[in-house]
Amino acid sequence: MKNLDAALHTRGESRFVDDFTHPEGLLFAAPLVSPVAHGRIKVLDTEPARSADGVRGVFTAGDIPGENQVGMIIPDEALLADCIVHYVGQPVALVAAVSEECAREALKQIRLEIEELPAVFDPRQAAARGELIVPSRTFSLGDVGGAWNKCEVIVAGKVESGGQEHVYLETQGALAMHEEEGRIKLFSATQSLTVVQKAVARLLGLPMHKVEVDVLRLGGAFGGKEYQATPWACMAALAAHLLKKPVKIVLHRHDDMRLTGKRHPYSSDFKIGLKDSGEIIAYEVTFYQNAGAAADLSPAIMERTMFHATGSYFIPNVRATAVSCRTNLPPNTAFRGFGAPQAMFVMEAAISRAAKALGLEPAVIQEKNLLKEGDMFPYGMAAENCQARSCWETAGRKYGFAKISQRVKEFNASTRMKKKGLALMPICFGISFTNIALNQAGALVHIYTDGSVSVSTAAVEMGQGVKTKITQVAAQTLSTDIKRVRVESTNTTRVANTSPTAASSAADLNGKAVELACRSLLKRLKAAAAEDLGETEPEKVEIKKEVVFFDGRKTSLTWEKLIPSMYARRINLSAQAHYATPGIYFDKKKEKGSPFFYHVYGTAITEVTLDCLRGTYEVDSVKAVHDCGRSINPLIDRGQAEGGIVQGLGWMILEELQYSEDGRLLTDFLSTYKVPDIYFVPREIEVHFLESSDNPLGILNSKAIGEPPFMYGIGGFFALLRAMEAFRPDLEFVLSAPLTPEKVLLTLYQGEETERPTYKSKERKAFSK
Ligand code: LUZ
Ligand code: MOS
Repeated sequence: MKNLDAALHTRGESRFVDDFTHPEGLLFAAPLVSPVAHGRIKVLDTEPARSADGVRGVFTAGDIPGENQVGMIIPDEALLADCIVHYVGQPVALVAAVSEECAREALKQIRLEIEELPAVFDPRQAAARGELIVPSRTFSLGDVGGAWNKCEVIVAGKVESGGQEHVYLETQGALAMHEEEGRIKLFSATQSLTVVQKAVARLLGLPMHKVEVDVLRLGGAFGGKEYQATPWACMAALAAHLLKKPVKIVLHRHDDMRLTGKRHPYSSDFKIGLKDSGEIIAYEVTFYQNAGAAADLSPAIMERTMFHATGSYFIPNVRATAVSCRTNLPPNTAFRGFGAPQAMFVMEAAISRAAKALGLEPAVIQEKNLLKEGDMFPYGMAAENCQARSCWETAGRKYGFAKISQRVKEFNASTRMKKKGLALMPICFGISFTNIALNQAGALVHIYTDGSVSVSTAAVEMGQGVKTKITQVAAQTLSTDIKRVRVESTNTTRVANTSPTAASSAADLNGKAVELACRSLLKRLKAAAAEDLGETEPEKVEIKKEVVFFDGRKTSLTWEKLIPSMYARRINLSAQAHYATPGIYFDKKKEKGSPFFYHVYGTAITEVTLDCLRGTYEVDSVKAVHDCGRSINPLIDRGQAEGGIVQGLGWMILEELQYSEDGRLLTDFLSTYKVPDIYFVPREIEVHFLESSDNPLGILNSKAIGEPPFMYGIGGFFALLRAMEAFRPDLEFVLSAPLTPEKVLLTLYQGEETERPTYKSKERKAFSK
């Protein structure tokens, strides 16, 4: 079954915030932002802008009727800067005008003078100055201090990973409608309706029931709209509230890239101790997270980093510390993987270094230490239904790792200027929000008198196919045709207190809520059917494909007859349900618990070919064996896996954010910030779903799919590193992502005393394909 939105998208009929029909009197808003990374506002004169063409309102912090606050975990982020600006791009004022052009023109009329203050952009520097978002945290297992002298080799190092721009196709935006009694209705491109609802209510000093948020779908989000859709919704709501007019704000790509936060860059120190056999005895790691200028989701992301410090491995002695550092960059935020990729990258880097020191293949160390059933994670949870080894072994067998490895060795021995690299990347990702309270969802299901079904949940469709999966869950549970079911927009008045659509959990949590609601309807349907059939035992009723069976016998009663008959008998045809993940808990004092409902596992084999003359490369293939339980929708899950792989590769080897010395993003266009395109995509991507896997805990035995495959991309970095090592075995490369072609080239020829090699004509021909 295809994604239900595919046809609409293809025909251009699916609607996004910027496509909604303009209401009468619509105004357009645009923000004035700080041009400096840190400073004190000396002059903010909006007067000239007020009289500019088409302008209907200019607002600053002082105009906010409620609290000037958009921070959720920590209230440390003003919607509009008050006195101090903390990063380039921080909103300072807001203009609303009759057209977007007028609004933007008017921005130029605002006088803003800022006295600059010293700024810091490096997380380690920030930490040294005590600029922390929250106190640092440490997870530990065993006795690291005592374990070092049991090790036969100890390697330490530093690892850097860069940020990443989300590049959702639909930029941030919101449309706010002013309604009667000062109520606000918002169409927001958000993953987190309740976060927007709460923030707008607090900003305007309204009770939450006066703020309605509706989301039809998003054009991608990837975490970028978990918290960071909020400011734009707040701005639209503020102007709508004060002007009593509908107001829209939709960011241009350029502004979206400049003003919004990204994946957190990390700078980390590791120390790893092993036996000569490759068995890891101890691992110590400190993560410096570059949080940017406000907390946003950083504390939660830092927490997920710690949970994934040891990746897919069991290590008996671990100490993982994470430090969330306040810098003068836009607040960094959720991005697919949520801090786990950063941790898993450091783990793989440590293994890679250890392999070199021991003269072993990294795969030998990886395999030796791979998680087994019952192994303890540093946070006190044991690996259950652990598929780490089955995925690893299946991938090795199915794709013939030994053979590929041999072929790569032969290739490298036979060519001088082209080198291949190969890497295995096992993944292990914990499913559940680490904030336990968020692991709940609601559903509201109506059956109309014609037998059609309307389903509302807290899940936001953002291209990931949750709407399709929810439709399948409802149709399967009620045993109706798929076409009977329609999943509605997500709306705070139909399903309240929504958790963000995030953490790969939306299909699980909301699917379960839908299943519960449908089951309670089914119970009523069966009772009514028994009555219609003149029987007394409703437990003998079954509904199969819209036909009622009694005691295993087909009857003449069908869905189409049953529903109106229930209505006529005044039986409730609506059901609401709530689902909360059972059994999960975490004790933050002890830093131990059982925070994840289950884990997702997998292994990918990545092969790259590097052109050592130019530093350019191709990812030849990524071949994965992925554990997704019993997929509800293999087509969607495959799409998620393929997309995740490409996005993960982009983070590791292609996408590079560059800032000026004064904290201005230089790569603020898609011409300077390179994202994966079809030519970058591996020539071959194979994703095989592990057959033996089952997951009674997931919806319809499936496993979450959204984030885990992203981390296969880490294999791309190490495949490339292997290719570089094949060319320059004398060098110890800096473990710093992204490995862009530019960086690869400069690295390959560092310390080179001889001339760059010259080439025989035959070899040259090979390059000019
Ligand atoms: N969002 C969140 C997430 O609020 N908590 C999480 O644990 C999480 N994990 C992954 C992605 N988003
Ligand atoms: Mo997310 S990174 O699941 O919003």
